[in-house]
Amino acid sequence: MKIKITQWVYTLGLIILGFGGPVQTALAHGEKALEPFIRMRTIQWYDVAWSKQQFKVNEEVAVSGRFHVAEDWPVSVPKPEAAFLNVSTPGPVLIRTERWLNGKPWVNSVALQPGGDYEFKIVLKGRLPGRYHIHPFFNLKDAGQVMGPGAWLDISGNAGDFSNGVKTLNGEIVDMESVGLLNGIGWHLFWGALATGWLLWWVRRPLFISRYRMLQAGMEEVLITPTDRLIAKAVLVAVPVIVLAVNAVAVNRYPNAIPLQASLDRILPLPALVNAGQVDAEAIKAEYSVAKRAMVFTVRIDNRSDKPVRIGEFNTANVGFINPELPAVSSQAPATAAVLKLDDDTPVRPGETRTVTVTAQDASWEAEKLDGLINDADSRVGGLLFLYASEGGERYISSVSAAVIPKF
Ligand SMILES: [Cu+2]
Repeated sequence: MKIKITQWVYTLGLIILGFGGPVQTALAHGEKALEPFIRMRTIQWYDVAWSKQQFKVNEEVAVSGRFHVAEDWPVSVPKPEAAFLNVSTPGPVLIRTERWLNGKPWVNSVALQPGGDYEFKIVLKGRLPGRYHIHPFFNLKDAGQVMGPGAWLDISGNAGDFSNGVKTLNGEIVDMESVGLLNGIGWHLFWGALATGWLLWWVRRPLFISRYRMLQAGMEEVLITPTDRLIAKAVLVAVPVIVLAVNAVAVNRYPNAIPLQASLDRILPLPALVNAGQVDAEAIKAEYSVAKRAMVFTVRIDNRSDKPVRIGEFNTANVGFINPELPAVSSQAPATAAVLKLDDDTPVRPGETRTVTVTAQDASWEAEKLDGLINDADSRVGGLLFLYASEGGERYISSVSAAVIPKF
């Protein structure tokens, strides 16, 4: 219910913006609309990268990356039994030509497994020139849209040069920009005309009150004329006949057609990495200081690998808090990068279990509207903690979460 209300408020905000709000506010387009606990504890994106950010109309571009499905999935959010990965664009500025999940072609929605990691790739083609802020995002059934990190794309060239030819099963090449367009418009006009005609046939006569009076006076027979009955019968017969006849023509003309698909794709999470489970990080508690805009985690690190490890990054809702001592190993170039402070940054030795205080202090808690968490009915923070081996460059990722205690 709460989600619904937020969506309404957001829509209302959009409408108000549309009627002369300042232009720069329109740059935010829904990234912060969802409750913080949903953005932090459902789809946790990392390693998201674009193959290029400047390209021409007709040129292909790919966005790829990984995401972790949080183990601590919020109890009030429906489980990800049907999820669809898409790209948010301001209108049809790109077309999607391919989509992959864990190396498999991916057409329909998929059920995601909490605790699993997945690797995605979407191939797009430039359609309308311009400069756009584009995000990969997940449509979670009954939950909402969880945005991935955004990037600015510059599409140059001429809109008129765009071509989108597709080879049909019969080997014929059709232009997707115009195929079936006249047919679609024609059918809309036909049904519109039929419905309007039927409506006008009745509306042209005296309406409710006069008819009600006649009904009261027992004159209902006069209300419907023999011509009315005749026309009604003609429509009743003609409509199904037309539909069936035209359907027969279509089936005859296109005998080999694939129906629109409504099944779920079954794609399992990536197999656990070889070194998974060697380094564990667990958040024991979290405190949020409202005045300092700082989330302070108490994290227990258990190093069962044979190399010393250090905490490199905490990433949540596309905000990366980076340990400045290890900046080169960031999981991505997040739109918002902040500093992660540790009370003890000496490497955790093999076999050692250590409890560390990790401070993620930045204005982005407020700017990204993540601090609203403390007013939510689900005040649990979540995110990915990245640990790195001192030599060899192995990376260990832990999805951490903890209840948040606010400090005013
Ligand atoms: Cu954006």
